[in-house]
Amino acid sequence: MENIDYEDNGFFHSGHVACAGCSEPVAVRVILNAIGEDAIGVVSPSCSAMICGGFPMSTVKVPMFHTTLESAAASASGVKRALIARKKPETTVFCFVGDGGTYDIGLQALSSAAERNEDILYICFDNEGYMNTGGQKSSSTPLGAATGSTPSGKTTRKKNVIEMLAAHRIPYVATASPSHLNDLRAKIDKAKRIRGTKVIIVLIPCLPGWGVADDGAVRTARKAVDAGVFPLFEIEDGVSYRINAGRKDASERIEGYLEEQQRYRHLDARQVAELQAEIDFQWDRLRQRAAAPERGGLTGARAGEPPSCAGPSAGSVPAGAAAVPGAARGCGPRPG
Ligand SMILES: Cc1ncc(C[n+]2csc(CCOP(=O)(O)OP(=O)(O)O)c2C)c(N)n1
Ligand code: SF4
Ligand SMILES: [Mg+2]
Repeated sequence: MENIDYEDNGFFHSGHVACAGCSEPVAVRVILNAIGEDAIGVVSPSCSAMICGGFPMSTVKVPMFHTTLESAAASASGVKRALIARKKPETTVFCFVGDGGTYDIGLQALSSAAERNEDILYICFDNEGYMNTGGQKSSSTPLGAATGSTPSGKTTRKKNVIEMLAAHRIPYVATASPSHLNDLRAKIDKAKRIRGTKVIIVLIPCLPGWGVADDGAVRTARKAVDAGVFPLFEIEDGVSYRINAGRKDASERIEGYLEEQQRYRHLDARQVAELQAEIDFQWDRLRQRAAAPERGGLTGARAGEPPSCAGPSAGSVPAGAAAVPGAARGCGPRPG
């Protein structure tokens, strides 16, 4: 693991109940440290909810609102708008949600919040399955991976939620990994400075769910990045791509990544080659997009400042929020 040169602010206490060796708690610690004290979190049923602590226990120093699996983004939207109404627009509202709560069950709420460009920081801990409930397949589970509900391997690809979010043209979408903590922290710092909907998807290798050794979580996450399976990148305004870390050269193969996990052990050579071809395709596509950034459709569109809109859009501005610059333009609530 890389050294991280920061002073811990103590927003994450001891006593969490994650599996020993899970990398999610260290990601949570870095994220909370970067978000700071003036924050309210919304957490859906997931490993994150257990890590943050079930009421009345808490490992997190900031207030956490435990919501339903479907509604993290909607709940966060409400919390943010309430803060705006109470003249506290600068408070960061963030979500901790699993991939089941993001790619499947909460996707409607997330899409709606993104369409309204709500000023929330949405963090998805993507362990590629419903792990808190024993390891069932989600639509984030990759092709070929065995889960409790796909014992012979999943027959369809991982849903590309990142591209779906980019298609909403929200100001910031990024991927992150517990193997690259400085990158994770930098992305939280950056997202905090941006008004509007920010989504960061953090890969979390699940020890029991993926069949990873107790000391293998961070190593597996790093191999996912290095093999191009889970490259680290950012998309600003849905069009501007930047790769932060990924496959170092074209000879980098996925076998080393697959070997860390039991969920792929049933694959034969032909299936591994198919996975490699899919990774090659996705990696080349990403590099092309990063090399030739598209231009935003509206003049002046840039990260952190959603384009000014033609006029107010009825229904998108909550009562009392008109005093907030930007809200009256129908671009979603923004602090003054
Ligand atoms: C609508 C609904 N269906 C099912 C559940 C039961 N449930 C609680 S946590 C969970 C798993 C969530 O998976 P994910 O969001 O990926 O988080 P993880 O546990 O993997 O961290 C499920 C299915 C629920 N709470 N609500
Ligand atoms: S079930 Fe998986 S993701 Fe959840 S705490 Fe355990 S190792 Fe971490
Ligand atoms: Mg999950």
